[in-house]
Amino acid sequence: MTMVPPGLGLVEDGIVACAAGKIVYAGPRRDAPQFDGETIDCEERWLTPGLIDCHTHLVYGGDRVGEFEQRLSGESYSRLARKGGGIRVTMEATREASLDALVTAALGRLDVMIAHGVTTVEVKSGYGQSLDSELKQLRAARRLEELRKVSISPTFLAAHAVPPEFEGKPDAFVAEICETMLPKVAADSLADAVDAFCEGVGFSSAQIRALFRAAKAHGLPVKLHAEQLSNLHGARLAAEFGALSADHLEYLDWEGAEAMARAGTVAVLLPGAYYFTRETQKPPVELLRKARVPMAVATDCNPGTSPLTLPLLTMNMAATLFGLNVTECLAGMTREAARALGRLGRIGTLEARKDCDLAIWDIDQPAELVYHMGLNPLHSRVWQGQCA
Ligand code: DI6
Ligand code: FE
Repeated sequence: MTMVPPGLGLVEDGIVACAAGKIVYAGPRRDAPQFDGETIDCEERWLTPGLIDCHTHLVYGGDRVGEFEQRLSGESYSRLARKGGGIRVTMEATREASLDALVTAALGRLDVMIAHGVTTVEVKSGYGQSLDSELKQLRAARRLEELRKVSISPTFLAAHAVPPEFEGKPDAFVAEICETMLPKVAADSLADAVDAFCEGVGFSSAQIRALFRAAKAHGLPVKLHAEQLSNLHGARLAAEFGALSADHLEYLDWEGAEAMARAGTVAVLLPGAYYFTRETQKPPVELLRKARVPMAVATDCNPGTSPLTLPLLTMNMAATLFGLNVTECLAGMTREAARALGRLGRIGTLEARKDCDLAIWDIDQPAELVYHMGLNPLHSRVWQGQCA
């Protein structure tokens, strides 16, 4: 079982020393060795690891404003999806968009995250659902990293929605993913992980099992959208494959939570989607605590269920809507988010040998990062040792 270190390890009067983009010391000033080189006085500000958004669908074409209005007048998300709306609408817009257009649209959203202290963003494909369009989305995600001082962790969301060419033939689509798309994504090193949507309006556990077997054969770790709208026991399936994370989890049961704890699979909670779809079933936070499943928090930024780009508001929602405490929220967008990306050895805490990714805040106490709804107390940001 993965140990979940308790608390935030707050240090008063601390220093962080950095060389060649890596932290060489982080801790109390009184214990620090002598360093020469440039010093920046943070003037009693609080300093945290750069924030990590570990679940986003940042790259997509178009928007879903019309669908939002339809839902406001009584339509449901699942009904729209069954009628060929929902994800399909974004799929068409994403297929039509050029790579440059996808990048430009995503930059608008990414810049908001960056302005609020984010230094690493996971970005899923899944709105192409054809070889060319999925590759285009993944390449757009990679391009973001070249254009901004930010780390991008791309995920191949292989099985998100059945595309029109495979209407009524989801098994054939999964076979196409395993035989054609996945080998190409793996060969070109375009993704850090493989994801899927386990749901009545998505894919069955049998289909996802086939996909996960193929992902493992290519040496890629997996994660899963599980138990968002119903309980298809996706979390248990994810755990069986040692998944990095199972995400959403509103309908998770005890067996699922226990399986996740045993496998070290992180629970990624997405309050933006819960809020925006007006879901009423909350993820079972008490059960996750009891089973000692690590919990991360993310925006799920996507056009259909969570058009959210603000990390601090996301933490506020995790606290207000789901009952997480301040420590869980802050750990959820730093240490546990890093764990959900398989990057805890590199980011997520302030420790020697990790990337020097920092957010420096104009606040008097850490709880303010969770308390405000829209205020941005970011003073400055450091990415891989560079002020950014
Ligand atoms: N669950 C979600 O919340 C997003 N994808 C998924 O599998 C929604 C995607 C969308 O509606 O565009
Ligand atoms: Fe999602």
